[in-house]
Amino acid sequence: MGGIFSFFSFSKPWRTINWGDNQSELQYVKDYKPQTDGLRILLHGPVGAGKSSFVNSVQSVLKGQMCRQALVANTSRGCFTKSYTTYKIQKGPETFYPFVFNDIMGLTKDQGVSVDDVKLALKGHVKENYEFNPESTLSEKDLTFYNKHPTANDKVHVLVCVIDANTVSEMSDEIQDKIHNIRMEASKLRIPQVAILTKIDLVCPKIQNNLRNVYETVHIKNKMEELSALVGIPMNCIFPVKNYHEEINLNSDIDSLILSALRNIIDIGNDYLNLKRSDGDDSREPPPAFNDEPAPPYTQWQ
Ligand SMILES: Nc1nc2c(ncn2[C@@H]2O[C@H](COP(=O)(O)OP(=O)(O)O)[C@@H](O)[C@H]2O)c(=O)[nH]1
Ligand SMILES: [Mg+2]
Repeated sequence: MGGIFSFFSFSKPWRTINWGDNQSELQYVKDYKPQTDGLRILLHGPVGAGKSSFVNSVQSVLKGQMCRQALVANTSRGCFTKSYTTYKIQKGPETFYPFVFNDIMGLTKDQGVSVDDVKLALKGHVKENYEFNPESTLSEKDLTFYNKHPTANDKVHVLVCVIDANTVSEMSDEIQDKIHNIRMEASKLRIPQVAILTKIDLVCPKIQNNLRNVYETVHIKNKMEELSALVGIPMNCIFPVKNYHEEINLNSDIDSLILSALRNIIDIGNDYLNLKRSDGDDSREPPPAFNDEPAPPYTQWQ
């Protein structure tokens, strides 16, 4: 854990977090109402980076109780998440937050989810419960799982790359290439991109002892800069978090970082939704040449 940089601190935090007062951030998320139907947030990244744990952490913060809906692997070798799953978060007895998370199978050097499947998911072609197969890509001929006519709701509005802070320096060329490839496709579709740097509690003892040191620790800023250079995501779109993973009670400081990441994801996604609206967009994908299949009914999350 650590390294020489773990001993160095900035004289004051270089980002501001309202530690101990999560109420205004929580209210912001609760009050969020997109002009359209909602945001679809797709998580991708290496196996074991903490994608499923991030979904559980967001759910836990918003519900005010520990949630363990997304299955978390207890080893980074096993790839627990195999199918395309949408996680909605309940807001009231019959309502949901106007954003959903899609968790997918992780990337690995030579196995894991295929880059082409992630590209299909970005465009909304992958249906719920599709089982990813590292050997093959979802085919247009698969009538059960290939969504031929995705609605605006089926498409991804924010792409979130989840990376373990402790493995940034060791990321293989193959995984870097896969992430780069997925990012290029997202950029082509103008989908905004964010990175979440997880497991910061394991980076250095100073943060493990007190999460509030996150933006004072030089080592974390170095990791973020390294990640930014590797995957090409700007620093102001990278958010360090510690997921809930062993706790059974909520913790205000863990909540603060999760909420800060979530609020930024929402803001970035909302800007994209507004841009698409002002463009009168969804015209980028040509309509199907033959209307051989009725479009699926439009579904709302609220
Ligand atoms: N210490 C620590 N462990 C974490 C954190 N996030 C996830 N984990 C652990 O990392 C492992 C992989 O997490 P998982 O969410 O299944 O990763 P995924 O494959 O990307 O979905 C699990 O054992 C988690 O408990 C974190 O922020 N800190
Ligand atoms: Mg997972």
